[in-house]
Amino acid sequence: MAEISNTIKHVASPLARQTLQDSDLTRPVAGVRPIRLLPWLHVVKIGGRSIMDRGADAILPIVDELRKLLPEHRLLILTGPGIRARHLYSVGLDLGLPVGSLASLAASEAGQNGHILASLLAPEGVSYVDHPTIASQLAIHLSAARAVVGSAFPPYHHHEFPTSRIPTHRADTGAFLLADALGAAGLTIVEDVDGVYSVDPKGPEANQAHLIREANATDFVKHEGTLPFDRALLEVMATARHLEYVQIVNGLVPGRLTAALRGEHVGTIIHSNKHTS
Ligand code: GWN
Repeated sequence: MAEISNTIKHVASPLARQTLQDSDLTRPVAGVRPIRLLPWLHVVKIGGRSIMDRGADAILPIVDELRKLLPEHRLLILTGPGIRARHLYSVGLDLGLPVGSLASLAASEAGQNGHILASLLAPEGVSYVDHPTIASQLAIHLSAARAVVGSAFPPYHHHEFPTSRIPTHRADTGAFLLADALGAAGLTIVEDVDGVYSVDPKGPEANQAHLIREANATDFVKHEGTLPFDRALLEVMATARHLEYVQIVNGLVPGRLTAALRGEHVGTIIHSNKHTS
């Protein structure tokens, strides 16, 4: 009897008897390069404030462009939150809600924007799929349709890091985490500016702003001006396993998204610090 329970308890594993904190010890096992789950997938993140909040004028041309891209690419289209999340933040902060509550509230607006976009693409067989479906049934949905829409906001909820009163892991970060975890072919972030500028192109020093065509994620960590994406995106790009870069493009200019998905350099390319293992 004692022998049987010993066999059960002593599961053979090279990680059984050592700390998981020491990468020198875990590397022989954990150094294997992760596989790409969906290597043919392109992830497109559509900005909430930059595109969805503009209504029909901005949304309909993007929908038209996405529709035309479907024969060429299989897409996971992810939406961010916009002005309604700003309102939720201000009401929630005024009430003293914790950051995890604010994360869920903002996430729900990202989802609403996804539902709007999916409704417009429904004639093409595109549906909104929820987070659990993205987590475990994405492949079958993308076998049935050329694209699906989901929320870009990561479902951290009350696991959101309490390092700031506003959630730090927002839609750009969520889109990158998903695209990299899936081993997707690429991530394109659709905004309302041509890319990242040296200074805010909508701020008081707009006349001095020049477009940064290409840079490393680490270069932007030092960037003091406003950035058209979450700063936490830079942190997750530092540990990327698959994605070598993301491209930020202007979704208000017809054809930019199409060109980006064809591999053309039409916005700001941010290189990740891809891990070799
Ligand atoms: O509700 O639009 O998914 O895909 O972070 O959680 O706040 O939820 O708390 O599957 O699980 O509002 O209800 O909502 O956007 O996130 O979803 O329609 O538990 O399909 O129920 O991880 O969509 O929603 O907001 O994404 O980003 O029911 Mo919504 Mo979002 Mo739907 Mo989802 Mo959150 Mo679920 Mo979830 Mo909640």
